[in-house]
Amino acid sequence: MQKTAPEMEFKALSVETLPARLGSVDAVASLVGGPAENSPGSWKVREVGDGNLNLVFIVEGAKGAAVVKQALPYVRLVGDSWPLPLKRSFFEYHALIRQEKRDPGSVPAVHYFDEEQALIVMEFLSPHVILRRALIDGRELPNIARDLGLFTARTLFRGSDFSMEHRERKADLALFADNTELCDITENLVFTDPYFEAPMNRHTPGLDGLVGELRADRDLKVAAQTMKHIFASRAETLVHGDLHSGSVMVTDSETRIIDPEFAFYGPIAFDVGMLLANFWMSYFSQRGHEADGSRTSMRDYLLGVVEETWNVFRAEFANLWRTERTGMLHHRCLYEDRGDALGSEQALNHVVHGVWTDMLGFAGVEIHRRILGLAHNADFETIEDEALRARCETPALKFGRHIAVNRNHIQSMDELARLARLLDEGEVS
Ligand code: SR1
Ligand code: MG
Repeated sequence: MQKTAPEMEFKALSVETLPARLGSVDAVASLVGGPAENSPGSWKVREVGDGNLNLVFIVEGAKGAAVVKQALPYVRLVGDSWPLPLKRSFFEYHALIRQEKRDPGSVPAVHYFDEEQALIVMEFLSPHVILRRALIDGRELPNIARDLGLFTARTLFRGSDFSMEHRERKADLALFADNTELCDITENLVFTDPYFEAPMNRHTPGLDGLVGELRADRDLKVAAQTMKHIFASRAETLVHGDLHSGSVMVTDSETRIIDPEFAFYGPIAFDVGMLLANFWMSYFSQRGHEADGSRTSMRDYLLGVVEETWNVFRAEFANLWRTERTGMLHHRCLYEDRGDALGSEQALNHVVHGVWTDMLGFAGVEIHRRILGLAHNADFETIEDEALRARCETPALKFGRHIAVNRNHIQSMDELARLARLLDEGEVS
């Protein structure tokens, strides 16, 4: 994308400085309203970033609105004691471009990118809200399972060696291989820190006993490290890298995926596992948000979303396998072209079965790190009563342990829904 701003040393934007800094950028002025209709000084600017890392502004003018996202040279959640390179903005920009190509309409349109200033100007999504917030509020959104199942299947298949030209994929893999600091965050915060007394960890007070048990659980620690090994070494496809319900914006009819700054070439199952983990956590958190059993239907809805997301992912992945398998892996010359369509179906079964198993492992550790690690989620954190929060987090932790450790022996979503219900209702412990 063309860079129009004069090069200058990185400077964090503020509500006050943003109009002067971006007012002369044509791509922004033509979207929001340029100096003729609307001097930059009359833009309405709000900082709305509530994530762990970046600044996010909404800019409104006479013609329209835009979102300006800027990386900071440190982790916002922790402060400047934890430096983090600005180049994550470069990876986010490149991931957004690829995701739009692979699943058109699934991500916000990008209007402008300034690499030195680590800022991306993108489409303002309205009246969209963050999916996590909607689920906390008990909203049953009708399309998320379909849209997210399609998004994961399309982006993960089309970014892999099942689909891409091999030289192009290797060049892309090399490009994203430099996103090391963000991978390092995931490697530590997701796969290791939750399983020992890491300095930045925290958990709800009533969980001390269970947390001690989990940290002494050899099978669980080995499972988590096995998943870390797969995460770090299986460069299968361009993953979003942080696909939780806070990275999705929704209306009743539309779903958009945001924030792919953690993108890198990793395992297909990582995005799927992270996403489903966040639906399961939403399920276990519902008791903390309900009055008089009012979330019964929401609980059924969430287990339905998990099952449908997986089914849509699997069906679309199979569809792409049969119609777009143009990459070097499982090439048609070995199967269809020799009249062995069944061979291609066999290979598909092997691949999807592997994704299923690894998805369960990734989901289990994602649940643990959101309850035991540094970066918690609002599903549980907004439950103010600590005893009630611990009662919601306890079955979630046990569910996470069960699926991570037993991932090779779990057959179906039915089985998982039954297990989630039994744990949530206190029928098993
Ligand atoms: C220090 S960053 C903590 C978490 O925030 C991001 O959204 C990722 O999930 C990361 O693990
Ligand atoms: Mg994020």
